[in-house]
Order: sequence, then structure tokens, then C-alpha cells
Amino acid sequence: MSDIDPNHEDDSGIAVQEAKPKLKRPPLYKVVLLNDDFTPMDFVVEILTDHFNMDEDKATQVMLQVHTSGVGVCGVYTKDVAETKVHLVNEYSRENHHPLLCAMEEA
Ligand code: TYC
Repeated sequence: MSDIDPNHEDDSGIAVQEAKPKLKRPPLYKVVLLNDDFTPMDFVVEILTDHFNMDEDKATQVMLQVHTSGVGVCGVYTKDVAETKVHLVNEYSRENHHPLLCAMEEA
């Protein structure tokens, strides 16, 4: 019964072990925003609508969550997508002379 027992004999009587499936889901990463005392609230809301596909209400909720608790999750992505979002948001913030920090952590 090869479906149940991975250690079994093939037709020649030789013991064989089936390879376990090697597929694994890729690790996911949370992209987060950190609070600071200087970035205008409107700018944070703009980041959340433009880079994280949130409507105005959701973006305001998340911005206030960051403002009051210090950190908030913008979304969960594969590594490449998370890295790109962090890079683009931090670059855009610096271009606009705001200290807003975007970071990623394993989900
Ligand atoms: N604390 C900022 C202020 O009072 C607003 C803010 C919210 C800044 C979220 C950063 O990720 C942030 N203007």
C-alpha cells in the first residue's frame, strides 16, 4: 500500500522510499508603518491609499492605529513585493522631506 506506507518494496523486492513532496509556500512578510511626530497625517493616508490599495476610510483607520499605538500593518506580501513596497514608500517619503519609516517583518 504505497499510498499509506512510504517505506515499501517495489516489484523487484527492493525496499524503496518515496520522496516527500518538496513544495513549500513562500514565506510572507508584513509591511508596517512606524509612527513619528512629524509626518503629516494626510501624507500617511495618501501613502496607504496609493501604495496599499486602501480606500480613504480604511487608510485613515490604519493611520490612526499607527499614530496611537506606534506601528500598523499596511499589508502582507511575498518577500519581493514587500521589499519593493518598503523601498518605494521610504523613497517617496524622503523626496517629500518626511521622516516616515516603512519596514517589513516576517508574518
Ligand atoms: N504622528 C503623526 C502626527 O501626529 C502622524 C503619523 C501617523 C505619522 C502614522 C507616521 O506612520 C505614521 N502628525
